[in-house]
Amino acid sequence: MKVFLIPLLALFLGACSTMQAGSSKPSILVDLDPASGDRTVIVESITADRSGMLYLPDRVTGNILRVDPKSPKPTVVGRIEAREIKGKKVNADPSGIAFNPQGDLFVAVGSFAEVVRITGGELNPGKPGSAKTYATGTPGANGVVFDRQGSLFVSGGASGIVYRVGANGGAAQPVVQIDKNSRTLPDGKTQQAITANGVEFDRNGVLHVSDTSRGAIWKVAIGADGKGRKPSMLAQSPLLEGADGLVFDRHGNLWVAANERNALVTVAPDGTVREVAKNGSQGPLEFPSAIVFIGDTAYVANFDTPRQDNMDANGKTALDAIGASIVRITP
Ligand SMILES: [Ca+2]
Ligand SMILES: [Ca+2]
Repeated sequence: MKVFLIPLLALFLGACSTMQAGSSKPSILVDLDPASGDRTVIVESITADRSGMLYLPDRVTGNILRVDPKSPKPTVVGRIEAREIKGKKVNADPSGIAFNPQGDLFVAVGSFAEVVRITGGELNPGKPGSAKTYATGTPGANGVVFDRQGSLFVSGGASGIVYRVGANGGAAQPVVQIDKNSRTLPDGKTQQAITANGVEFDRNGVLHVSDTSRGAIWKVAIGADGKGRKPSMLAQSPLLEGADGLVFDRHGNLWVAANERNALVTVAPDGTVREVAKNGSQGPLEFPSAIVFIGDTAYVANFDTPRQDNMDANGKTALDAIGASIVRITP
């Protein structure tokens, strides 16, 4: 009897894990690049406004794209112009994106060491709003998130610094630093040194920071003085290889885009990491880098960087699947 029990148990557990994955099966909402995998559009982050529209900054053009999930066709509603810095043209290469409670849109621009703003009224398909400087002194600016008091928190990438910007913008102040770290990725050549990437607050106001270099998530309590306390590691796992954008769902589960693995994972409050979805180079996940929820539906930005599990079988390109796109996961 015992002989049969083990395979039966394995079958049962296997069925359970299949059901779990099946209950949150990702599919493509929209292909954002008319040239498909040619990277004429590159999106790293995604957010939503109060009326349930999605917004993504395009790193190639600096355009802010708006997508209605019910009629998913990208429309340009704003743009971040390239600048001349020290005699050289510098593209915005925008990354993190967030709305404040007033409905103005904020985008992290690491190459300008700034966060820029487009007011809600200027987000207009007829006359796309032009982004203006909101905060300065944020080199490597990557993730952005507002706290309940209206302060903006900005991650600084490889510096490990997280900055805070007061409710009126201006010069950013460092509030905490995740220790620096660098590691050679399994491809044997990429140095991964970003220790402060995605940033998000839980319902208790504790800041969570994804550490791509360590494949880890940190928690940082913010004091009444606005300063961060000593970071504590919530989780570190091979499942968090490429930990990038992160977000809490309505039930308080932390979702993390594991870009290098073409995967989405959750991290429970006790630090348990679980796989939600994962695929190879054929998609629908293609180097997923950010997640936003509208209700219980998750929307994911596909960055499609040619690396690790997103590489085609030739080991050179990432032309499999459709490239820059939004993935939808309905509960
Ligand atoms: Ca990021
Ligand atoms: Ca691809």
